[in-house]
Amino acid sequence: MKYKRVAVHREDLDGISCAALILRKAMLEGEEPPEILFLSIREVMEYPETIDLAADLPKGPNVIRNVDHHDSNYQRLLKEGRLTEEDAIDPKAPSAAQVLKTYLGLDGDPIAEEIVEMANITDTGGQTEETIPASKIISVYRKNPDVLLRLAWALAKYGKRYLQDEEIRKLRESIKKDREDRYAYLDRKLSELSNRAKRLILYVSEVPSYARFDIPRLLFSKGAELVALLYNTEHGYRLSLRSAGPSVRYIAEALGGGGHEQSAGALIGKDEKRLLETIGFIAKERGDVLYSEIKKPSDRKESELESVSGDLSVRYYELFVTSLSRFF
Ligand SMILES: [Mn+2]
Repeated sequence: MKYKRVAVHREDLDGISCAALILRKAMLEGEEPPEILFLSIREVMEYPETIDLAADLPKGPNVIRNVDHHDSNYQRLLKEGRLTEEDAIDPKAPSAAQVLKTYLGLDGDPIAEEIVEMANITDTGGQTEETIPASKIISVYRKNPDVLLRLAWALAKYGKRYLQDEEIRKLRESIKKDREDRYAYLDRKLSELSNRAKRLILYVSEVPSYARFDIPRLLFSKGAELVALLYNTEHGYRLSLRSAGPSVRYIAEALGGGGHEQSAGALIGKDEKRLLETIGFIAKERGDVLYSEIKKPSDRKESELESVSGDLSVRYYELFVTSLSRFF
């Protein structure tokens, strides 16, 4: 192959699909595949040696040719006069893999088409049964180039049937098992909370987002009636209200938000005082609530449900910290 070193974005299926297309091309031509680097955006900008081709990444200073679909990268290269005939950057393409497929002359190859189809789905915000296992593996192993390369090879050989690769299938199973264990643990901890109160306000910023929004469902199955989640966003605290009984919409509306009768929310903003007022307001409207912060354990030993400071003098709620050390 004419490329000795290729870099792809390591963070998502589009990047790994680009690696797979490179390997596919080498496979079909019966050539040695190039070295493949799995890089972050910052890493490609700082990479000290020559990169023959970078895909789904910006054109770092040592990149010779660039295949991409990010408009920001395209605009910057235009402005800097660094776009050459060897680059292929199409801001309208749904994935970099799609641009790369044509670039490498792989149009019509059925496996290449399947790889691009999956990259297109995930890069436009979707997931299917076929893309989920690969996306999960990438999110867990994005800093492990051996695993990413193995996955790229499985895609290059089998397309959508990449789970035919035994090692990849085993990784997928172990991630599943691990997640099931974590959920079982979370479920037990939530039982302890729901035994104390039927109306709960939980600060869940530290809970991984994949599990965060399963919490209301898990609590409702244990008899909870109201679950309010609070978490941080770039715009400040956000409140997400869920009810298994009476409407919560009016509460969200009173706080400047809105939604449905049993599922509503509001943006609280960055002010801590407003956060306390919000907790107090929910308690006043709905009766006693349990406020708990679900946190990663700090330097303390693993603690069960523990009571902390009474210095928050809002008399409507109790404050607990639920330390979920084995969850994180
Ligand atoms: Mn992409």
